[in-house]
Amino acid sequence: MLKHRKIGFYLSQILLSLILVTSVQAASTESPSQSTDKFRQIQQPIPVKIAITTAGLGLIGLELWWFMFSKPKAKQATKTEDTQELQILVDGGYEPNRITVNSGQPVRLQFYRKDPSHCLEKVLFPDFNISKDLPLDKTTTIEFTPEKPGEYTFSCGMNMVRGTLEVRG
Ligand SMILES: [Cu+2]
Repeated sequence: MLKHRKIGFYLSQILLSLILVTSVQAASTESPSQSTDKFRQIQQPIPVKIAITTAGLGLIGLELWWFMFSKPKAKQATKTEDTQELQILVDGGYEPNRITVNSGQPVRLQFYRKDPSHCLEKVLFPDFNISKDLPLDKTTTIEFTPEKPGEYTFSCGMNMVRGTLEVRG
């Protein structure tokens, strides 16, 4: 942010000096040729003033744009979270019953059990030594990091209802 502010400040200074130089040049080059025409001479500073005002407003707009667009970029960089989060509905089965994740990256599974059947009160991930109770109408979080790519099965406590976890390399 500080860097952006500095760049924005310098940019505005450069633009401001450029505007001043061009406006002064315009005024000085046009005034001698129009020195005989009194009417035009009086009229001359007005468009110059308008030009400066327009440029000034443009400069303010540019600075606003600069700050508005430089902020989200900075946020994006700090927000990078590498946890793979997935929501699974437990209702007659697992929905989705096939989930794909990347290996070596933490996985966070949110099981929401809507089904009152005792069959689904537990979920097992045997390959990861995970066995968790799923309280009814609640979200249960299961976290682990799959290291080896492959296909793994997760199931209810009786191994009747199943789902597949695909780990990609
Ligand atoms: Cu079961």
